[in-house]
Amino acid sequence: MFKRFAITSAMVLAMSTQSFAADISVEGAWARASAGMARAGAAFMIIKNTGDADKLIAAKADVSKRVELHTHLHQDGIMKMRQVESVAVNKGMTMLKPGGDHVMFMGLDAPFKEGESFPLTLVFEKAGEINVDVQIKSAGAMGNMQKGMQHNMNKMGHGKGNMKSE
Ligand SMILES: [Cu+2]
Repeated sequence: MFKRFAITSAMVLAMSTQSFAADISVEGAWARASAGMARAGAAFMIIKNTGDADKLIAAKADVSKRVELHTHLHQDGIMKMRQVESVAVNKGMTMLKPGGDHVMFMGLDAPFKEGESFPLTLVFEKAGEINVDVQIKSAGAMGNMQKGMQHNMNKMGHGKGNMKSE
């Protein structure tokens, strides 16, 4: 009785694992061109999931010593980056964007140059590995990041009880 149940669950598990692979797609992966001698870079993208909740658990690329998953969090009114073990990829769209979750490249072998691209492998807990090309965009693609920094300054202003609009 027990044995039979175990076999059935294993089969169901194998079947669902197969279907997960097609549930996740990644669009618009990009990184900002390095400023000067910066030794770190970050990549952003949109992850679409049409299936069950999954997790981004690792990323691999040949452009730096280490590739980490990071998030930003507000701590004492300051935005800080912190390494995370995984990024939740629930059904729908998950945005990796400046000021939020991102893939971080620590110790770049060479600066990111505008117009170039590099392969990145994303590892999902259920969907497995997905390869994407990361397009390197100009430092002018910093619009969102600047917004993030302004947001940061606004946060610091909260202590005084009002937000100035400029
Ligand atoms: Cu980071």
